[in-house]
Amino acid sequence: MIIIGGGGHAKVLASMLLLCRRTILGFVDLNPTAPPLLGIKCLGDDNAVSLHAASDVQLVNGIGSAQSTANRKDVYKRFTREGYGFATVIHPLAIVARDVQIEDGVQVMAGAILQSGSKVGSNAIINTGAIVDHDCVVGAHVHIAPGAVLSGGVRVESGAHIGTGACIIQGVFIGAASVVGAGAVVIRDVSSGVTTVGVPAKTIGRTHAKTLDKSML
Ligand code: JB3
Repeated sequence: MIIIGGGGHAKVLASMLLLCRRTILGFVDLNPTAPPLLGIKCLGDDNAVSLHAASDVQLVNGIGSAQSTANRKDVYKRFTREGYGFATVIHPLAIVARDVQIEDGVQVMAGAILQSGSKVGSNAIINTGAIVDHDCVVGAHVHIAPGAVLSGGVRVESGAHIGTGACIIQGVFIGAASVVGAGAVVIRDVSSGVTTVGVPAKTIGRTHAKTLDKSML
């Protein structure tokens, strides 16, 4: 496996992969001389991936997202176009109901719970301790940040970011590329490309141009 990125998210993934005794060749970063990550060496920048045939390695997307999921999605798309595959990584201490459908490159971190009937799209992150309850649909490239809770039947469209500790009540729809602020309590549908914050959550406007990924809309 090769991890893309060498920051905080990559470190959590590296720790999980080491726990699962996976063989990690190294990581690649914008800084080609980055120091080792939990003893794993930096192989260089993204060009170093091409030294390995797509059939010989699996990639792990170590690019996280604090607000915008755009860079993470771009990395996934770029390498997928080149024929590389992204591993689905599920922490052994995550709870995933047997019928949950999980696409390629999804990452489920420690303590996360995914309940029956839910679906998670490619390259999404269900971060530490997050809960995705029954029959939710989580789109591609979505980040459900640590401790966020989706109650039953919530739909989150592609590229949305659900902030740390946010709660979404049953049956709510969150539009593509939207940002739900940390700790928000969402009780109504949220349109695409907007930022919603507070308790109860209110939309405060379009997501900032720097973080909005228009290709998701
Ligand atoms: O919320 C939690 C628990 N974690 C956050 C995570 C989901 O997102 C974390 O707190 C951060 O907010 C964020 O983690 P991330 O993406 O690891 O951020 P940071 O620690 O800033 O590291 C990003 C790393 O990715 C840096 O080392 C960059 O140089 C590298 N990077 C950015 N773009 C890239 C690219 N590396 C490669 N190989 N290719 C790229 O295109």
